[in-house]
Amino acid sequence: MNAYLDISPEVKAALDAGRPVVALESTIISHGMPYPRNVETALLVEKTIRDNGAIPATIAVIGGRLKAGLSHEEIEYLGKTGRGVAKASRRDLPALVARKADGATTVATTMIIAHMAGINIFATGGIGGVHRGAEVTMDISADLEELAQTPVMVVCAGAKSILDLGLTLEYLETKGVPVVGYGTEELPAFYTRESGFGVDYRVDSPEELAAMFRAQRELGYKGGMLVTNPIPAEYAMDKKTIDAAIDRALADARAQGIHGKETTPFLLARVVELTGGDSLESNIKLVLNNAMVAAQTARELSK
Ligand code: PSU
Ligand code: MN
Repeated sequence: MNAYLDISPEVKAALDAGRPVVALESTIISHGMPYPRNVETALLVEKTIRDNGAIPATIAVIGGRLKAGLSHEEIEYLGKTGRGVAKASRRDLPALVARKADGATTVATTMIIAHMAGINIFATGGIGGVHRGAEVTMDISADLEELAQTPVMVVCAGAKSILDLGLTLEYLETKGVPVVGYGTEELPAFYTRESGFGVDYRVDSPEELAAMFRAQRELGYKGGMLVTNPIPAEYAMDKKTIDAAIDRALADARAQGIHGKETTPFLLARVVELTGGDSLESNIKLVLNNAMVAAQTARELSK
């Protein structure tokens, strides 16, 4: 086991016994939602995973230790500190470990730590991707490179159209990452069920997801798989409303010169402000829905 990794006793016992475990990220807690809904949601996501027969392992860096499985106090701390906690993507782990610092893990670093711990499935809301205008800024999330090189299945609700969804799919295709639609042929756009872009494969059950992931492992591929699970129709947002908020948020980011790792958290927070919190409610529901599918798939994978 990696010398910097701490697996909680409950998660360790489940992994040793071959029982299903689902990893969860922590940037969504600190940078993705406002306090206290972030903490409430993180705990509810853990409960949903338990209710569906798996053990949750929320991942973060605390005091330079890579943690798989957090206490409620640690989740409360990350949520309350919010953007005061470092957002930790792949390039940040060496510094945080050396300095014994805290970090909230993005999709990329959650995949890294999950894989170190022996967890092969991870549920979240949305992934990072190719930003709009990336042909000039070169702003492409490290999440995509991680999907290309780390063997973890990531269950999300697609990507927000703060990103260029077409370019994000092109990038994943180049990197050989299968993009699967859960019960859909279309890539979901996080707040809405449709994006106008197709997925590579439609899958309709946790059994089929598990079979595809197993085949990927048996083929000796090093990368992961992206499962996109549309937000339940009753919680989806009106496309015009959310598109207007995203356009406005993008314009504000440009006007304020936001760049680098600040871009995604800025856009997420601005969209919540502009929609008067409606987008936050949708965000919470879709994360719970992803936790359910991930837990069911983890059970299949552990058979
Ligand atoms: N998209 C969301 N919610 C989030 C994130 C993205 O809808 O919380 C977070 C995730 O942690 C993701 C990270 O891994 O932002 C991507 O940041 P960047 O674009 O800087 O790689
Ligand atoms: Mn970026």
